[in-house]
Amino acid sequence: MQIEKHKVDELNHQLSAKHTRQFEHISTDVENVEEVLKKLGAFNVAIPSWALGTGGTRFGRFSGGGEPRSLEEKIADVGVIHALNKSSNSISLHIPWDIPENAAAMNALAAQHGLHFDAVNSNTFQDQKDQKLSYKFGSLHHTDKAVRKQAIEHNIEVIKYGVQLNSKALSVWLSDGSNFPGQLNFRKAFQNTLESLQEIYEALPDDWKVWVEYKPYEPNFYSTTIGDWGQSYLLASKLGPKASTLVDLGHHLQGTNIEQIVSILLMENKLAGFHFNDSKYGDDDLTVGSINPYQLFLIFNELVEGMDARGMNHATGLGWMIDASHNVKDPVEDLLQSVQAIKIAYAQALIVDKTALTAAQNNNDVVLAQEILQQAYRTDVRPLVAEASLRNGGALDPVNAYRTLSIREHLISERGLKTVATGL
Ligand code: LRH
Ligand code: MN
Ligand code: MN
Repeated sequence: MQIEKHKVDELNHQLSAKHTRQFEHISTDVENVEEVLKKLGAFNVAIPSWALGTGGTRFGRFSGGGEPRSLEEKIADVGVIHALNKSSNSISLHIPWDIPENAAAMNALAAQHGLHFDAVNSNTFQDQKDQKLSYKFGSLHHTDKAVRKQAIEHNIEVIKYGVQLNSKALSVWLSDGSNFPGQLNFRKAFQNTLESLQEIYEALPDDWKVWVEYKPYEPNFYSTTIGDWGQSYLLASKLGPKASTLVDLGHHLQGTNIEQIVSILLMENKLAGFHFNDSKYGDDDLTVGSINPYQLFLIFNELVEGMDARGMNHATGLGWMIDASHNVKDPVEDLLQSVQAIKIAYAQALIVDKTALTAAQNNNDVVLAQEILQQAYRTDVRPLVAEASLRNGGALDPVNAYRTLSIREHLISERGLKTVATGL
């Protein structure tokens, strides 16, 4: 399924009078509007291949109609998202949930949709069919060297797939941990993890990175071997310059100041990038910006400030990716909403009066500092996001366009009503 550009243009035309009014209104207030638009236009967020089907919980899964049944169909779905928002030009694979058997064909298909492949993710948190040794008690941290070796080899195989897809990073998340006190020697588990990661690191091509993701709990409920940013940072530091820490927004205990973590990792050049999602309780994987959009804005405020301080390119300097799971929404709609939420937070961060904020901070003017941040946060920047999309040939209102063009209905007629996406 390919979206014809003229159909998007027609829809934009219908919304154009209202949009022009709103855009002109905000343009008079935002000083550097063209620069903001340029940055928004260059910004892209990768779509995970595992988020294109309906997720579920251990209590059940309610599949939606027209779900992608193959990697080809997942690429097509990301193509739909990108055609509408012009901000999702890459797809991230989780191997072996998606195995790119014919990489050349996948590259060609992705390119047809204006897409490329982002980081590849390894999976040693599940046992696969015909797998020799079990990951029941962990993978890279395992007490048994043979299990560690199997997990290392899997990661190296994932790198090989990634090389064929022109990916540039391996993303590693381990569920390794323990469920009960006494089960694990923490020090040995950490050292085993480090040694295993060192072997994987050795297999990285020169222009590759390895991103080490952390998570405090689940599926283990007493300890996780890479449980927080400190443990991830320690591993990344010991590994070397190609290794850095990946921040998944859902992987923090309640109340954690994520924006501060981001700021410090960025300062140390150890921030790999993000898995964006939102949550109320834990690793809920809800739509980005649906629960706590202010936190997302504060994170972007630190990112813009920190990346500018280091002279980094916002669009390419870090890995931007969604990691979500939708139990009741159409996954494509949910992903469109997530990308919009990210761009809104980014736009708000771009319009923060940085000079005034620095002065307020230096003067310890706490009230003024808050006023400055909230002035940006409370500005309705949606016309800026819409204008950036329009200029790139995307839709002014992607979710509305998706619905008006009856994309899901088309996908159902193509693929059937009872479809189950591969993956999670
Ligand atoms: C773990 C996680 C990790 C996995 C993905 C499926 O909770 O965030 O990134 O690879 O979910
Ligand atoms: Mn994640
Ligand atoms: Mn997660």
